[in-house]
This record gives sequence, structure tokens and C-alpha cells, in this order.
Amino acid sequence: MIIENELRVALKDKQFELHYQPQIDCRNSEIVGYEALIRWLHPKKGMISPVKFIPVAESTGIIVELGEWVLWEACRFAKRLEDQGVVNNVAINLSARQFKDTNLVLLLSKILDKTKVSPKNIHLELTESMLMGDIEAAIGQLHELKALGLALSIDDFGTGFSSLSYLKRFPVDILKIDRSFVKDIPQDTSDMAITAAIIAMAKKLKLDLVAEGVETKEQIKFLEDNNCYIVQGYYFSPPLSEANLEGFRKTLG
Ligand code: G
Ligand code: G
Ligand code: MN
Ligand code: NA
Repeated sequence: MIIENELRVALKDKQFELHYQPQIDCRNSEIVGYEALIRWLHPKKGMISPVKFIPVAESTGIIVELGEWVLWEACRFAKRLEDQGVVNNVAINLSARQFKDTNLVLLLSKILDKTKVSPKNIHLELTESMLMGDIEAAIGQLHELKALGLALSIDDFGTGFSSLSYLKRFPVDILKIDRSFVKDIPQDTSDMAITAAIIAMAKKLKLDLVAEGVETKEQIKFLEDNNCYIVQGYYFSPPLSEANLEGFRKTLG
């Protein structure tokens, strides 16, 4: 059981680290971006998954401070890429509490300003469930975030019970096809039908796509045949520390 205090100590002692999972254009095997994923390097327990501590951070409110650290860290990383002459996006996961925070837009505007990163290279990942509830408030917040020049993604798309009728009202740019639809391709014909339908719908709505959890050549072939080209998953790479990214880039040539 992770307690609040341990999380506070971890923040103070800088036990968190961001790892970055490459997003690849499978047509040319080039990196187009990264998703930032937080890791907790606990001094005694080793690496703790965000699945275990993000919900605790969320329910205790620590997520506000932790999420702020993630935003700074990921934007600084994106700026380092820019300084190397690399045009890549960095996708950052937001929690529900962060998204609803009335301070978020001001905070992001400050971070963009201070880090001097190009806002268009920063993608914010939101889940459908975060956008439900007060729809009008959510749409208002999305418009304010868009006005900063950021791109917005819907993460885990297809799993969140949001109504498709809202999709056209959300000013979002990217759908991330959830790993659960991808993992049993090409065995599960229903998953293939759903994935193909999500891709076709995204094209019509002029939304970009990222397929998540891509682990096999067959999955890539299916996605490519259906015109989804940007993929993220263990087939290319797990999330890596910034130090380990260099080695991965070399393997792509
Ligand atoms: O990388 P993976 O192991 O284990 O991530 C697990 C879950 O934790 C994912 O659902 C992911 O969205 C979430 N997560 C990872 N990093 C962050 C983060 O920085 N902020 C928030 N809110 N969630 C994150
Ligand atoms: O934010 P989101 O819930 O989409 O988090 C992505 C999660 O999926 C992270 O935990 C990440 O480590 C994990 N992940 C990324 N690629 C793969 C993959 O190819 N297979 C599996 N099983 N998990 C993956
Ligand atoms: Mn994500
Ligand atoms: Na996801």
C-alpha cells in the first residue's frame, strides 16, 4: 500500500523519472515523437508502476504537484530535442484532476514561455472519461488549451464510453487507438473491424492517429493496409530513459 507521505517524500527526494516511448512512422521507420511515461524509482522497492501510484496521487491531490513536475520535465525534454534540430512531438498524459484544475492553462502558458519549447510539439493526452460529466466545461478547457498552440489527443480511444456525438465538438487533433483493440490482431476479427472503423472515422473527421501497443509485424501490416501509419509499442521500443534513447535511435539507422 502506497501512502500519501511516501509520495511526498518521493517528490522531495526526486525519485521520479520520465521515460519516453518512441512513436514511429512505419512507412519509413522514422521517429515522429515520444510519449512521456512517469516512473518511480523507489530506493527500497525498486521501480514502481504508475498504475499503482497515479490513482493514489490523484485521490490525495498530490497529482497536482507531480503533474506539474511532469509538464516541466517533458517540455524541457522537448526543447532539448528542438535544440538538436529534431522535429518531434512529446505527448504528456494528463490526469482528470489536472485537466479540471482552473490553473492548468496559466501553468502551461508559463511552462511554454520559460522553456521556450514550440507549443505545437507538445501533445496533451486526455481520456474520454475525463471529458465526460460537465461537457461544456470540458469543451471550454479544450479550446483554451488549443489556444496555447498545443495539440490534443484522446488516449485509450474506444474504451471510455464517451458518446461519438461529442467527438465532433471536442477540438482534438489525434486519436490514440487503445492497445486492447490492437493486441489480438490478426486473430480477433471483431478487433480488426473495430480498429478499421476507428481509422476510417478518424480520416473522415480529419484526425491524426496513433496505434498503441503494437507488438508484431502482422499488426503493423494490418494498420498500414488500413492507412494508420504512426505506431507506438514494444515492436519498436518500450519506454526508455533519455540516456537509453540514443542507443535506440542508432538501431533505426
Ligand atoms: O508506462 P505504463 O506503465 O506503465 O503506464 C501506465 C499508466 O500510467 C498509463 O495509463 C499511463 O497513461 C499512466 N501514466 C504514465 N505516466 C503518467 C503521467 O505522467 N501522468 C499521468 N496522469 N498518468 C501517467
Ligand atoms: O497512457 P496509456 O494508458 O496509453 O499508457 C500506455 C501504457 O502501455 C504504458 O504502460 C506503456 O508502458 C504500455 N505499453 C506501451 N507499449 C506497449 C506494448 O507494445 N505492449 C504492452 N503490453 N504495453 C505497452
Ligand atoms: Mn497515454
Ligand atoms: Na492508451
